[in-house]
Amino acid sequence: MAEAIYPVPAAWSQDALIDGARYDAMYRRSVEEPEAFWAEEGRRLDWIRPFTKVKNTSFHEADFGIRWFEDGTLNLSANCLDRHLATRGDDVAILWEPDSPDDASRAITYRELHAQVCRLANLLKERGVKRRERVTIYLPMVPEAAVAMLACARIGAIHSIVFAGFSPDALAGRIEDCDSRVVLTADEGLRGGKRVPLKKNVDEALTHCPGVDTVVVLARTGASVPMVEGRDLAWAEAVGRQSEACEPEEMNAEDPLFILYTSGSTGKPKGVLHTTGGYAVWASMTHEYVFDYRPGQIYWCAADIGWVTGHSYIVYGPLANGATTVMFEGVPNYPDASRFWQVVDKYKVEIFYGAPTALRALMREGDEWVKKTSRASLRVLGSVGEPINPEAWEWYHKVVGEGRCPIVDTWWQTETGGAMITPLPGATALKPGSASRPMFGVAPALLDNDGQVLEGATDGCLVIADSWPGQMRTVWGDHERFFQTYFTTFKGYYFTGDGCRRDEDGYYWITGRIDDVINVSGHRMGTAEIESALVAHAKVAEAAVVGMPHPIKGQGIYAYVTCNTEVEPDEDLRRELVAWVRHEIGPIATPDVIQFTPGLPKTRSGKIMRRILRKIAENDLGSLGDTSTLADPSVVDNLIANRPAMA
Ligand code: 6R9
Repeated sequence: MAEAIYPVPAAWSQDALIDGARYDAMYRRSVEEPEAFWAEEGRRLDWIRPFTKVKNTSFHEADFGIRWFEDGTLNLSANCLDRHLATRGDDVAILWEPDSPDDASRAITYRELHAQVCRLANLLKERGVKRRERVTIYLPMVPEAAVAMLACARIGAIHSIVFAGFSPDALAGRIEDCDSRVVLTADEGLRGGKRVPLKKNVDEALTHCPGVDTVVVLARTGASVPMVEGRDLAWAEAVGRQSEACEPEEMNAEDPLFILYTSGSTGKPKGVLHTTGGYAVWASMTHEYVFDYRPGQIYWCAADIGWVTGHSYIVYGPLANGATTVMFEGVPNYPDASRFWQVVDKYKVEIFYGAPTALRALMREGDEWVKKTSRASLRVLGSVGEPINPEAWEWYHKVVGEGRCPIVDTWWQTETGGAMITPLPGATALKPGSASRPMFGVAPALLDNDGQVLEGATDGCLVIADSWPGQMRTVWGDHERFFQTYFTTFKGYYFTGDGCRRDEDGYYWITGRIDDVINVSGHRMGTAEIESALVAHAKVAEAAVVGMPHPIKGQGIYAYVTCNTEVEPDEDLRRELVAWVRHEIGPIATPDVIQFTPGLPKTRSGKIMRRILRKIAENDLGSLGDTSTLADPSVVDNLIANRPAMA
């Protein structure tokens, strides 16, 4: 089948913020004259002391460092709030849609948001929180999550959001790693009608974190939760008695803004650190250009605040641009599969940004759920988190967008801060499944395994040749790991961990991770993390985890498990291990398949041959490749013979 191409609709090329010619000119300038380009873009923020230096970066070991706008000072909460008060103080900043459509929604104006942020900032100060101190946020999708982020930014504290679906253990690990003394949470979360015991999880986590002396507890459901005297504060009461005035701290552009933990191919999740100035310029600029955002438009990013997409595209990008950002507490299929599109109609959403996994799940439910809604307000659709398969893309375009809305398939990572390879609605002809062209200032390159730069239409390892303002600056507490992880595989380049194809038109097609990271429903999981959870179980001797194709999640989790010799693996143990992993990490790490095996395929030097395990998980048994280096080739026959039926 010939590749489909959707040209920019005529109406779009006329009044887009950026049309094709403008994209070409701006892109060229951004890579040829980065100083001039970024000096201009940098002025989209309000600086307290304007920067005079723009870019000071190197990916090479000798002078390694990434600094943007380094002598400028600013406050990001002031950029997201105070500077809008005079012109749009009474405009809605956050439109909150609760889990159940029967509950009341909330509309919070910029002025109200400003007041709430100041109050919480004052409470944090009262509890002794200083600049650069880490505050852990473990909140559901409620406006207070955004308030918490902005309150930290206001006083120069560093926030670390832990996704509310993570287990007490995962939470404890993250609190300890960044040494946080303060946790902001809620009694319970509510998703798809189910309650999530957040405060209970915090209490369990804190048995491992004696350093935490303050827990602020928001009443979301009103459940009665035990409160520890002196440590736990009721949010409404503690915040309510604070003043609505709080001067924003003057921060340096390179002062840290937040830490967000993400999975890599080895070891514990790493704390990705973003700083203030460059990140804010990147989030604001990409939000405006990628979505062709105009003042007054209603914009909805349906991600969770616990992931980077929520940071950049629910909170910082849209609020820096003075947008109305919709925040949705629920899930796509509750109470039914119309929910997303009903919310679109309720608020007249013009820009909708979602994940392929949700689209695939909704597509399976049939078109009627979409068609019974109007969706006439929609102008632009976005996709993020994983490659979108052309079938889901076509459905999104034809059924959801009725052929009228450009789809921006945005490739980026926690590490990149914002969109890196993406179409622009008024500039880029679309190819379903391709993230298409680089964002301004992004210099992608494809390398072979030896680090040779590949030209033209080709497949390769995706790297970025030069720094961009939204780039992460370090791994919290481990600068060496930052350098090792991203800049040593290919010297002088940032290595993304993704494989990629470039076609004859210079379009980029991300093919997925080429390291030991799997992407489950758009969430990154390190296989090593799931393996270490499995081997922590008393009956498990060894485990190897790989990804497998999954029709809804994109990738599913396939675990090969070897039990201790005296153990007879059975259905009960399988169920026990699934529950164990859910408890150790969280429901997102639930294994889809567990295959018990007496042994794993290893080389004579003892290295597990994951390539073979991947092929078996994919049921691609005809191309196992070279198995001659295996210590015991019969292990593979055994694995194939005992492949579980449901896999
Ligand atoms: C923003 C985010 C990053 C990984 C990334 C890649 C995959 C994200 C994608 C995509 C193809 C897209 N990914 N967007 N692959 N097309 N549009 O998802 O960050 O959670 O750090 O995941 O997700 O593999 O390397 P993060």
